[in-house]
Amino acid sequence: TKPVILQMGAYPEWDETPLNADYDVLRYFESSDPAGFLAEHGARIRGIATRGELGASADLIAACPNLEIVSIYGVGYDAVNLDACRARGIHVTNTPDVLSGDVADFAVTMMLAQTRGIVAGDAWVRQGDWSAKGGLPLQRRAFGRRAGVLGLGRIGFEVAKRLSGFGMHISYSDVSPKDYAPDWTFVASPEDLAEQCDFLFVAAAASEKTRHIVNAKVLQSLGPDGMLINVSRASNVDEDALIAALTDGTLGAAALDVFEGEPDLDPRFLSAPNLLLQPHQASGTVETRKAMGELMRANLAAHFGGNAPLTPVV
Ligand code: 8YV
Repeated sequence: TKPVILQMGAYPEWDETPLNADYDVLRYFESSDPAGFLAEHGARIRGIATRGELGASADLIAACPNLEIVSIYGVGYDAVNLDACRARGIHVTNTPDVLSGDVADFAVTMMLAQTRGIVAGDAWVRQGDWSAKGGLPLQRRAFGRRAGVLGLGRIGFEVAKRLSGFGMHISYSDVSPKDYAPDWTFVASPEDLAEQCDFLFVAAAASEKTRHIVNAKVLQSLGPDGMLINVSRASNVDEDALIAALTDGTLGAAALDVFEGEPDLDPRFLSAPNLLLQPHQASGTVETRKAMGELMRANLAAHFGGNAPLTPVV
């Protein structure tokens, strides 16, 4: 008999097929009565296959008394209750490294698109403004300006590497200076980092400690000429403060791939000025999602094959 797995969200067909071949998969996300579903099946569940943004709550973990492993399709593990897993010796795995390049590409793409008016330029041409009014109003350059990276982990490192190709001056903030960043300036406080840069990239792993690390003061320090780019988690940014700062011009611009309560974002974002919105797609390429799916399944296979998981978080 195959191990029983609880599946928290949909995967592409290239993951669904092998997952269903190897496991008895319970599709939690299709249940109309999740509580009843767990009451009926919880005791059979030995693994959870989830996604970065969906995670596994303490209640869900409690409802699965024989759970052995939570395998995340994603690098972020903030949505999995790690304490509950630690307390019961449940493995938690994620998919680091395989997505860093795409997420960094996407962060830089959002920055370039926003500072050079790519989306506005497209609309300008389509709406006939080019012939009616002339060129798009002048935009701001990227190369040679100052970038700040908040969180110089795997993704932050890849972002900074790309930005150095644009001749940018790079500073970063993290819990401590990194020996793999000799040419980049360490700045301890996020507020000082924001003060010293034009483009602030948020790439920090989200936790209770980093909640609203980008607050009203950080946004004020970034200033009316500054831009915030977030490819991490929405909880790292105080969204109320961000909407206020964009609206009153305290902050120049922002580009966001992540939102509290996504996909149902705060409707005020839709009318906030100088804001680029993206549907949490920084890791969304065929190549990366295939690699994420393979690693997510490889962690399950290692565990159920009697081996240690490949990329453990807990
Ligand atoms: C999502 C992410 O996991 O890696 C993460 O933490 O947020 C993303 O890559 C992706 O949307 C798949 O669920």
